Amino acid sequence: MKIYEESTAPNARRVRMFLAEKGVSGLEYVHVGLKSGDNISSDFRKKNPLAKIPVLELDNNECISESMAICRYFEALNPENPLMGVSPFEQANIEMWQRRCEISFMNIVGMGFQHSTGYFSDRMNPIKEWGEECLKQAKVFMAFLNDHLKDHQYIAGEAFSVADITAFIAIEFARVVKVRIEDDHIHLLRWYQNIKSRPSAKA
Ligand SMILES: N[C@@H](CCC(=O)N[C@@H](CS)C(=O)NCC(=O)O)C(=O)O
Repeated sequence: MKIYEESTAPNARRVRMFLAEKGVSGLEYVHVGLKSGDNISSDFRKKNPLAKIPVLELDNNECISESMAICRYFEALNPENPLMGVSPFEQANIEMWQRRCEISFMNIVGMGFQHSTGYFSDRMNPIKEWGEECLKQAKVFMAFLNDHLKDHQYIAGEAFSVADITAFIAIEFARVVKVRIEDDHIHLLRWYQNIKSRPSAKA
């Protein structure tokens, strides 16, 4: 199996961290340069018509894109050490938090990055004010997470899950655009240091 990705890209990092947590190894990583536009080539679009990484290519050449779809594939292959829940409630609760962190935080940070820096101005029309607004919204979500973590060890309750991976990678990525955890967000800081100390955070 191959994973097409760029190691610093946040969605690629989510999958790497997930695989490290699951103890999955032996995959071949193929570098796809985003800034140079490898992902928007017609060859790459055959693997993912939306031209985004990461993409998992199975040995039979089937391709799976969308980070959470890739994670779910490996969760199904290796159900031990579950990161997406086991009981119906756990699965739904983790899904709820994963989506909250992805839609209202990680994607917002991503838009903040793209629109405020113009990193992909060769393929999109960056709108600086929108980028700045997204970064403001990201800070609001961080305050919300801080409140939530006052009473919870992890994002989706008392066990580490894929929701923690999404939130952690979003916070790491936000640093690129100088959005950092506020000093008085003590619950978020405690959680962040805890996740950062996991070996998978370096994957
Ligand atoms: N929803 C997708 C998002 C994938 C995505 O946006 N990937 C970024 C890198 S983190 C990308 O390929 N960007 C290149 C581009 O927009 O040209 C997922 O979860 O995998």
